[in-house]
This record gives sequence, C-alpha cells and structure tokens, in this order.
Amino acid sequence: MFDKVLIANRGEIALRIQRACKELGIATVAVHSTADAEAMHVRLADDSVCIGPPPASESYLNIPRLLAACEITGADAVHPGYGFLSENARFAEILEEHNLTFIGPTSEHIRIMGDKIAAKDTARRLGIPCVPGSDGAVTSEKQALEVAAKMGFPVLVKAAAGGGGRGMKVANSAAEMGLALMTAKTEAKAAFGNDEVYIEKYLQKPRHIEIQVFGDGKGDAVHLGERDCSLQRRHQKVLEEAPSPALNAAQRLKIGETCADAMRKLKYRGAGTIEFLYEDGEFYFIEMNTRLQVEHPVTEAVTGYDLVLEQIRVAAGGSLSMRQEDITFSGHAIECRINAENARTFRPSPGQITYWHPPGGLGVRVDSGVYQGYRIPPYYDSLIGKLIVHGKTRNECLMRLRRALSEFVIDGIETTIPLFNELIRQPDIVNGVYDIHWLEKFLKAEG
Ligand code: MV4
Repeated sequence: MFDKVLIANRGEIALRIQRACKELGIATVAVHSTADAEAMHVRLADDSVCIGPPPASESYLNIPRLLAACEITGADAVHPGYGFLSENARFAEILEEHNLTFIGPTSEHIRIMGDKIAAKDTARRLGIPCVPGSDGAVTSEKQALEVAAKMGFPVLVKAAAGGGGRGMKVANSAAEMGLALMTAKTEAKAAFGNDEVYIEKYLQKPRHIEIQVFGDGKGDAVHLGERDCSLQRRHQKVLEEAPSPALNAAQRLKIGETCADAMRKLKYRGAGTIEFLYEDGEFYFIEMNTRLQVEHPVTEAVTGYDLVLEQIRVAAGGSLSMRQEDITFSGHAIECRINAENARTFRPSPGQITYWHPPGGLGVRVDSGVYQGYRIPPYYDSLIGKLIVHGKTRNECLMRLRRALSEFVIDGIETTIPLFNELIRQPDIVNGVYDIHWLEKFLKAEG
C-alpha cells in the first residue's frame, strides 16, 4: 500500500479523496494555487505545496510542478480526481516514468477512450452495443451521404477528439450534410486541434444512462449498476439518480453484465463509466470515461462500496474487494450539484460565503470543500458541493430531498438550490419521465 498520496485536484473531490486515504492510513499531500491558499483541502491535508498562480494551466495542470511537489513531499502515488489531468494519458505515462503510481487506468486505456472513434471501435469489438454510424472517420461528403443513406436522416456529425458536445452538428437531410460536415470539422479543429469526424444516427429523445464499472487490471471486473444523468444543461449535469426510473432489474443486469464482461476482456484497471444513450428500450454506447466521476456518490449510496478506496486498492496492485455476485442494490439515491451560480441565468457567483448550514440526518450526505467565511475564487468551475440523498424507495428519496433542501442555508453568494426546489416539484421529475432535452425545455418555458 502507498505511504503518501498526492491529490492533484481541489475542492470537494480533493476532500473526498483525502477521506479515503485517511481511512486507509495513507498520508495526504494537497497541492494548491495561490488562489486556494485558504481552501479546506489544504487545511485538512497532512502536507501542502503551493504550485503556482491562479490559472489552472500554471498550477493544477502544470505537470513539472506536480512532479516537483511529489519529489519534495515524498509522495508515492497521485490521485487526479476528475477534470484537470484525470484523463491525460501523457500525465499517467510521465508519472510511471518517475516511479510514481497514477491512481487510475493505464495510459493506453486513457488514450483509446480519449479518441471517440477508437473508443467506439473498441466498445464494438468488446460486444457493447453502439449507435449505428460510420466505420471510423468520415473523410468526404460523398462518404457521409453513403453512410446516411444506409441508416436514414437525421444524422449527427461528431468530432473524434470531442466529448462535452463540442464539434457536434445535426444534418436533417442530404442537403444539410455539406454544411454540417464543414462546421463540425472547423469547430473540432479550433477546439481540439484535430478535425477528424465520424457520423452517427441522431437519436432524438434518448436518456443518458451510464454504467459504473470497476476492474483490477488483471482481468477481474464488476459493474455497480447505472446512473441516470439525463438532466443536463449545456452538457453540464445538474441532477443524477440511481437506479434509472426507466430501467427494470432485468435490463440493468443485462447491460451491466455486458459492460463488466467487456472490462474483463480489456483488463481494465480502476473506476470507469460507460456512457449510453437509451431510447425505446435499447442501449447505444457513446463514450467511456476513464476517471472517477462527480456523481459517484449516487452509486456509493445504492451499493455501499467506497469507490475511491477501491481505486487506491487496485492502483496499489490489490484485488477488488467485491465479487459481482456480492453486489446488491439498495434503495434509491439522488444527487444535486450545488453550484455558486444564479439558479436561472447560471451566471457564476463567486464571493464570500457569509453563512453555511448544510442539512443532515438519515440518508443525507453533503460533499463539499467550502466553509462559512470561505471566499470562492472566480478562477475555477462553480461546483461548491453536492447533496446526495438516499431512501428505501424513489418516493422516500424525493421526500427526504425536499426536506434536506429546505434545511440547506448558504448566504453571501447565489446557488443552484432554488432550481432544485423547483425541479423536485415538477410532475415529470416526480414521475421520472424525462429525457436529455427536458431540462433545457423547462428552463426555456419558465423563462
Ligand atoms: C448523441 C445525441 C444523439 N444521437 N449522439 C452530447 C455530448 C456527447 N457526449 C454526446 N452527446 C449526444 N450524442 C447521437 N447519436 C445526443 C447527444 C446529446 C446529449 C447526450 C447526453 C446528455 C445530454 C445531451 C444533450 C444534447 C445532446
């Protein structure tokens, strides 16, 4: 096992990782920018190193400075959290070259899944159902039209280097293909420096359902069920839940086993998420994330497993602490992302938290990196905490969520709490009837 883990992240996830390290008796090193000198993750760590000025490119993303921080503190492993360097294959490689353990998958698996064409090809070969579309990259309008003719319009042009919705264009007919191709390529080139694109059948009203997987890197792997993350705004998740209101136990078992099987064949190591679009009873692979996700506590609530602890165990060469047949799903969990933003305009609202009273009680978890008096810096993303509620049934979970939200008091800044107070009273949300477009339609209708 490791003696000392450096956490290359900030905010709530840095605290979350520190907690797992503490339970395992591992010392922690926090790194921080000058803007984060007063942050909670710095205060609670055993050691801390200032690695640069506020811009992430000069601090949390600066690999030489992170290596120096490992060197001077004697850390033997690095946990990247989510975002920042968590899916940077080169970072994983460099750490290994310096005899440091990257707490995550192999650089090879990160690289494959980062290229959406290679990821889809790999998924298909492993038996995971994919969206119908082009075999690999599309290089001409003629080829694009041939692919579209086979599956029918509308089709979606996607960037190979994409993710997060950038460089994506719909073509509703052959007449729209030329422009869709060109715009997608131009956007992809500007955003990722790579204009490679591929084509898929456009699914018009799917849900976003993702499967949590876990591997030991030696051929053993399990799935921990799904999360329904359909409630998004501009490709940012807002509320996540498990189980998905759209699935029954048999469907969960089938797609879960398909994913676990695929991860066994791949000899995948650590936590992973296989993202699907789900429409008319069918699953369609879109991407795989090779990191711990923001919404992992929803899965922890319904399975009882500590996913960060598992990540550390397998990174240290250990085996999984669970077998598939031991994993059972219990009750229902919902996560609300609490952002320092206006709940209507989503304009960031940095500043000082003058009052902080988080909710508590049975089935309520708050993961946050802030405290009363803390000044939220304007340089990073606006997630300041997550409220995760667990209940025996979806209905109990919703009742508990209403109660927990009513207890939550945050003064001095604007937060997304008022949005959740509205959402949990909407009949479609109460009934679990929503797709990936529901939230944006709701926000537009409500003005
Ligand atoms: C799609 C799609 C419909 N059909 N692919 C958006 C981000 C990227 N990760 C995948 N995305 C989509 N891919 C096909 N073939 C619709 C989306 C999409 C979406 C997906 C998940 C959650 C929210 C979304 C919002 C708009 C579009």
